[in-house]
Amino acid sequence: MTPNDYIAREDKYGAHNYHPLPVVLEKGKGVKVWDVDGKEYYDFLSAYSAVNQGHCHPKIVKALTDQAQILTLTSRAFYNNILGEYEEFVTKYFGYDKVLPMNTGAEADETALKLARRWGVVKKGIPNDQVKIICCEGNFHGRTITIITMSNDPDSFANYGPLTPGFIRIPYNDSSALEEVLKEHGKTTAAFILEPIQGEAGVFVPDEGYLKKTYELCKKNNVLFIADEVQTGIARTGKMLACDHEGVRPDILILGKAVSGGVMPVSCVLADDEIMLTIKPGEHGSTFGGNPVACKVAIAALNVIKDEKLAENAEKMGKIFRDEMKAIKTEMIELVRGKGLLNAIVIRNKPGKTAWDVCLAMAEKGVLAKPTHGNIIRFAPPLVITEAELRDAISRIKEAFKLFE
Ligand code: IF1
Repeated sequence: MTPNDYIAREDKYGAHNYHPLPVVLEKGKGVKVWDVDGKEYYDFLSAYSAVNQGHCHPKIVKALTDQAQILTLTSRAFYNNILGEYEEFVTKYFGYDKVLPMNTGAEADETALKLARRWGVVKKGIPNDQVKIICCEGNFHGRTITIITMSNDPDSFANYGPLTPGFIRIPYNDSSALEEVLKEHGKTTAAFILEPIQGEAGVFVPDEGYLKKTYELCKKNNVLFIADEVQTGIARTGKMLACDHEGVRPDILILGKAVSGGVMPVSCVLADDEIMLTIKPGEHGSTFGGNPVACKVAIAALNVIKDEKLAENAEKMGKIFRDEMKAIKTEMIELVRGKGLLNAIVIRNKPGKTAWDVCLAMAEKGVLAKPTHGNIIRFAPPLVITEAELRDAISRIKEAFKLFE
């Protein structure tokens, strides 16, 4: 089969809900992937920051294959010998009383919303039909009906029928907007949910102090601060959590993606007892959430983050990357932004010189990245990247930009 045959087959039998770059991958190792013709690429997407530990990390794959031969799934109808080990590990790792394990990021976000609403009703005393959650313009929290209710991107929410009531959307990176809305709705608001850096919005980094200020406003109004760190968490931005940059400890922490190193869907919600114990047996769950394979994989994946000092590496490599990108002399780059190894370049789109064209040219030179919102390219390699690999990739990116001069 040729690459075009693979693409045509997906096109014929799969739903058309994606527009992939025309490369067909068959293998991955560390920071690199290979296509069906054997061409080698640096992966600068990392499956949207899920593969922070690098493709097919041997310790994570071993955890997967070892546990897969012993016990894969019990459901939560019975206890098993692994779930408690993971629960103790992950709560101590992030410093919370309790964890609620789920599978995808969207499920963890849904869980956090349910938890916040429940806390609002039973602890804060908000009438059940009046509970509000405040979210931000430009957010991306997943694809369920309730989650797309929060979105202001028509691609996400338009023509999916009636949405979920109870949300108030305010501008991102504007703490006075939160202050204003809390003045009016503070008493009936259960939570404020945000991404500490907005991923889908094009790696939009808020002003320094924004997280701290909004956290304090939440405390003042007895409102829960929920951080969606599905994309920014697990060392991606140069700290274990993006909230760590400002010393903010979310009341509810949402994690996904790199919790498993991209090996399988593993997500979770962390909170303290006063919040977590408001959900009682039978009131929330998931068949696969917290399955033994996921638990073993997550323990291995989180150990790799600390053992290989990936937060520190992301911080160091990120600085080099942004400095080098800012030094490229081309009219095409409007700006470079990001934190750690979550970065983006905003392209001045011109006919034949769009972000999509740049991504095709970079692929030709052996670097894979994906445009978002038409003119933004996200650069997020696995955090295991070495300086030599990074510099090699950077020179390929520069070569790609030269093709447009
Ligand atoms: C897609 C973007 C990234 C997320 C945050 C929850 C979820 C995500 C902060 C849901 C998912 C994804 C999903 C992917 C594209 C993608 C994405 F471009 F949309 F913004 F990563 F940058 N919270 N992000 O970023 O997690 O249910 O997917 O496991 O194609 O939808 P999920």
